[in-house]
Amino acid sequence: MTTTAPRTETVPGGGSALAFPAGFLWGAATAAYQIEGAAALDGRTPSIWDTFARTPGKVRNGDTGDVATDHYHRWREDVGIMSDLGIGAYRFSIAWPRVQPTGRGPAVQKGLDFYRRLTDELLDKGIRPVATLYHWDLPQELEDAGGWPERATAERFAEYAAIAADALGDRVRTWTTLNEPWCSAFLGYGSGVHAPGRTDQVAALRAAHHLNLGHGLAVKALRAALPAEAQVSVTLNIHHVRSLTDAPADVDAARTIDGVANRVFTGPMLHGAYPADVLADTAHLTDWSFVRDGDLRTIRQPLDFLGVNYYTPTLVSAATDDAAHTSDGHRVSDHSPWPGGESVAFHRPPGETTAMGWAVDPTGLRDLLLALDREFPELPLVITENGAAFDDYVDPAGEVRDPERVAYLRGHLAAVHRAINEGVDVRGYFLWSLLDNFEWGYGYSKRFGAVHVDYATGTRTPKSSARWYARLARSGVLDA
Ligand code: IFM
Repeated sequence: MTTTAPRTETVPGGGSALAFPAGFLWGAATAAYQIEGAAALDGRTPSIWDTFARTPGKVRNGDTGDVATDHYHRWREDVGIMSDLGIGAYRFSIAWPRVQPTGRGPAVQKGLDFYRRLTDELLDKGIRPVATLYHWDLPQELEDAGGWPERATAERFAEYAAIAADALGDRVRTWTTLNEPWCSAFLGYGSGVHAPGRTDQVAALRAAHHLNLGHGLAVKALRAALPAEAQVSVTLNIHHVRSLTDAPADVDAARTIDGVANRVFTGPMLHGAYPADVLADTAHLTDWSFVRDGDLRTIRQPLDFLGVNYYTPTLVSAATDDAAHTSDGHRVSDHSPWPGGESVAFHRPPGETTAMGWAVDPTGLRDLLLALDREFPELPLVITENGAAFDDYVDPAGEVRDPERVAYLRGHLAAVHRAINEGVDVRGYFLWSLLDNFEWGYGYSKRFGAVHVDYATGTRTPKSSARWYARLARSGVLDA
């Protein structure tokens, strides 16, 4: 992915248009469990999300991914929609339990064939396929054997990576190992609001390390199987952490959360070490003896770019008794996704929010990109997810009008443009999400898509934001 410098142009009427660099990639993203459906078809076996969704009380309305948007059958229509929208790249994930159902042993050809057909169609329409190996659907058998807290899962992941690269490497040239390992480790094993739903802080830290190790092993497996020009990356939901005030205790709270949200991954992956403060903050929980000699060398692999997912900033302070009891400040509890963050309080950032209750704040994205560029000046960045949920509906005229989403996207893309103007090497942007889909613990109650899905009929209706994004993708110029 190469790009040239951005431009700002004055447009008739006095506004300004933000021209993105030539070659900037305009994409849309999805994930397997959220859209595919066909959960028990062609040899696919349950993942941890199938099990979790079937556990009463875990997912709103008892929703599951059994059918989802039925993309497994409607993939050709979905690629057609992307083509009509002028989307240049499609980021999808491969369902591990579809191609290697038990997480070990030989692959299932029918599963691989699905992704071969999908990627052929994408290439045929001139859309670049961007494959993520792991977007949270661990084969249940591997969880039964201990899951990510166990080292063996990282080894299995590398074997699966080799299978996927052998099968698809002739057509997919852009690969991502993990999507948001923070969620896998800390929501999956710490707070338990994601599959597999465990609430064990030590298990969460062990999972983080074995996800890091799995990433390193998988990068090696991908490089061994793919042609030299292939691009390999990881996607992190880097939290943009702000402290409520400049008071040293609040600043220290932000440091703590930045450590266990971000640096626990970027440290080993990009610097080759766990940050000393993260080890110290969690020393009352574990001595980290599960990190073996040589692991850090394995984890730190050269990457072609870093995938960044951003939705909203995180606002924290030191937890005082007052902060713990204010209406918006809540304190880390036992069932926490923040091991080591026991003395931190979380606050609702000011301003408008999306249907997720997440604050809309594009300045967080710009600040985040600048900070990443300062820390990793040689590493190109790609926004692999950004978007918003709103309560969309099809109106009597058959339209889905979502001006709030257009405003959200416009604001965040202006922030990306600004970061590029300030020298940050951002190569592309993937809208989350192409389609309305299964939003994990929220089931189908939250709609992130640029394309509305009627779950009863499967009917797709591009929202006004999809048409807006199509104009942007075609012109490369944002009307700011
Ligand atoms: O839907 C999720 C996606 O699977 C991972 N990143 C955040 C999105 C919105 O919550």
